[in-house]
Amino acid sequence: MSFLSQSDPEIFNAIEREKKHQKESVNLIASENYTSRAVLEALGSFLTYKYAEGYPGRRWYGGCENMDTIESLAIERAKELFKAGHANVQPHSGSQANMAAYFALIEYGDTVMAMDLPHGGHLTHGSPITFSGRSYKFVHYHVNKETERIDFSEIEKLAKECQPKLIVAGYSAYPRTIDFERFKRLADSVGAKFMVDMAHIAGLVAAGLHPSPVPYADVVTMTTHKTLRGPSGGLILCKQELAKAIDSAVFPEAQGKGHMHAVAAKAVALHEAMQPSFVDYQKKVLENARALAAELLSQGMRLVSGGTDNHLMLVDLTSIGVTGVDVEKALDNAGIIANHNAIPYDTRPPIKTSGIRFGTPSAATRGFGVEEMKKIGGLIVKVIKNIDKTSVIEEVRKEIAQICRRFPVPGIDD
Ligand code: DSN
Repeated sequence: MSFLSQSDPEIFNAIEREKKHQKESVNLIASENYTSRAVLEALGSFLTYKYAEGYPGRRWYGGCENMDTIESLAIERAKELFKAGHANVQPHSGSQANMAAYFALIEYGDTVMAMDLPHGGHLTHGSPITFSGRSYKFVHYHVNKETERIDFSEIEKLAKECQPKLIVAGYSAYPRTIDFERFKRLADSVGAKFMVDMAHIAGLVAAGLHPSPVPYADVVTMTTHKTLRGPSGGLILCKQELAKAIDSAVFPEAQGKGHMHAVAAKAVALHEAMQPSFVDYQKKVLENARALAAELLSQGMRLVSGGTDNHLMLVDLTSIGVTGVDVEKALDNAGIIANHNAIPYDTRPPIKTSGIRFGTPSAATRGFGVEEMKKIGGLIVKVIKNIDKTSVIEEVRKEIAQICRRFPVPGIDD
């Protein structure tokens, strides 16, 4: 960073402050993670210079020989890791991966079924404030009010009524295992295509610790930066027969220039995900999530659906009388980073929410184990119950900083 400190001290100083922030706090944002140094090296490389529109062997620019090597490796690794017929590694983000999937599978105005946002869905699954809700007719399904789990009877009923062209599964805030096979049967029964957005659980799927949607879905989208532990970006898998439709939906329909530094970093992350140590890491993510959930429950917190099967959990703050956003702020002051999140059937607006979401991918990468997660669970409850007491928040902040000192942050301390 010696060049940056000279040329742009304002940005340099903000980065340095963020470095300190990351070192002294525990990151429990379910959708974030730390990458390896190798991934960061590829991401920060001069490959960002290169225009390589098109695909390996079919480019719109000269000088793409090395880009072809890099992108082909990324594609082959993604196919091998997820046992998929075809992979597109160019989407800049999960939202653009979803956009391209819709472009390839349906027409503007078609009916699509997906989970409602407050029940765990994603903005690009039909929210009216995104292209998805403006371009297609989304009909939303929900979790069951009692069990807070996917309600197949409601989905079946809705599907028969609205005859969707596409059914979407895969969520941003759903703590339970998803039965992709059942979704596929349901989609077949109404003649709908089936798409899975596995952004959150891609790493668990890669490690064989969550059932894979690949055998069932026409198209599977994901981000590469969550449990998969790669650079910020998107990726699409599909059956070979949809390869052409997906590729032209990504470029030129949804986006232009591929980010070749990001494609190289994705290739590195996919290679890492093929190693046995990646399975150990994902087991640790799950173990830590179970330990954190158990501690929160034992200290009287209510978790949506009663617990977790994956890397994330949602605490329902309703009975405590505080909002998600207030808890998020208090935790932030205490060195615990999380995000406020709507809970199913939330009575508060999305800007406040009655829930707070926790996830363990970052903490597990940093080396936190079950003991630390239990300790952090207790500290979270302490903050929630003493939200206005600055002396308590300060005490927790010191304890968190002390724990954090024992665990280097990848990419910062190594
Ligand atoms: N909605 C983001 C999250 O889960 O944090 C992903 O886009």
